[in-house]
Amino acid sequence: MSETRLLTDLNVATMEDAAGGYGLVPDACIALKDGLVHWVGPESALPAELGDAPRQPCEGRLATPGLIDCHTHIVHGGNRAREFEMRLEGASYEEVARAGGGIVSTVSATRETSEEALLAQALTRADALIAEGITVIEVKSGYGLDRETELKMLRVARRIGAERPVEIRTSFLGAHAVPKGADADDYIDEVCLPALEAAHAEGLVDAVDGFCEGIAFTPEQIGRVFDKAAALGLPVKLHSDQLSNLGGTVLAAGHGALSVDHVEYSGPEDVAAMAHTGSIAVLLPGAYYTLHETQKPPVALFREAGVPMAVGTDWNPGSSPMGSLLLAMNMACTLFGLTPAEALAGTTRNAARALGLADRGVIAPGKRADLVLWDVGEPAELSYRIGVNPLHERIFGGKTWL
Ligand code: DI6
Ligand code: FE
Repeated sequence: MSETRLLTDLNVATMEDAAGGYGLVPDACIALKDGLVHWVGPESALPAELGDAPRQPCEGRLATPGLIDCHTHIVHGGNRAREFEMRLEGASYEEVARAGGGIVSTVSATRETSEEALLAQALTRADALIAEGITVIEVKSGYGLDRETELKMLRVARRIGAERPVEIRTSFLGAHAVPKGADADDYIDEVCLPALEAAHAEGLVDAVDGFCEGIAFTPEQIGRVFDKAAALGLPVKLHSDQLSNLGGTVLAAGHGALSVDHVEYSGPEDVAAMAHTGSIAVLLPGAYYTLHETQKPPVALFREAGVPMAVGTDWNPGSSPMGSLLLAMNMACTLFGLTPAEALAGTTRNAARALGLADRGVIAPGKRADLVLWDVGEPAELSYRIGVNPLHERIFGGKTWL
């Protein structure tokens, strides 16, 4: 049993608010014990038995749950700066992909990079996120497209969690792109599904993801991957409605998806299907910005239907080379019209749900003691500034790690 640690003189955004607000508690204390939140509330209501606990005065700082980046591709080889240049010269993302660039070029680089080198590169990216108060990072495979490299990516992802004080959740994304020269159906049956089984057998998979798009896979092909996930007892999520609407969102919701990600082209039927299943809409403004998209996700429909929204970086070398979740929150507000409270819920409470994590994302008794103390007075400041990191202290599992 560890001793109780008492943080005092805080403004706490518990993010526990059925009405969608911050769940603000001014002049608050948080007691941490055994890696969990033991008590939170106004100092005036502090239980007598906590009165003697060692105190850490926090000088009026804001405390929030640890931030959660619920959608990243931070394990990958190489970069795509040349493609960035091509797009600036007028080529579209789809044209670049069809010309052999795009995802497939990162696949070559990732295959060629050793596990150790991939880990070293991924750690620098994880460190950038950790420095912004992130305590959980979702990491996808999907730049291997062969069994060996998909498993290598997932092993690297797991090793990030062993090397750093951060929780890693992995998603198998074998259905990310069709390898050069391959037939999509054959690829799914002969490579993707066996790789998923092998990765699962090694304990490398927390969820199964896919990319349903004209330049990737059809709903029917994704459906086969989801059936395999169900047979293995794994939850699913999907990149859907990013560039067009092929019906992937309805399919994903029908499979009980934890989340549907991108969702720019989602319409009323998709939103209704997500509401019915309880799938989270993961908004990825970094990709929208990078690709100069104009179709915005249907935020008003999500609100009306009660579909919770999360916000991620989608950190990847092509469509979202963005290493800042605070910037993603700012963009979700500025580009998509989220309120700062929705943006913060999107990187805490709802991001936890998008990963199926019931033990975090809010500050409440019994939840994991993953917290951030910020040098700001009010929570809207976290979304408001651009390129400013006001982190003061990051607490992971009850211990200060930054
Ligand atoms: N959608 C995305 O935004 C990323 N993957 C996906 O399915 C892009 C990945 C890349 O361009 O490398
Ligand atoms: Fe993605």
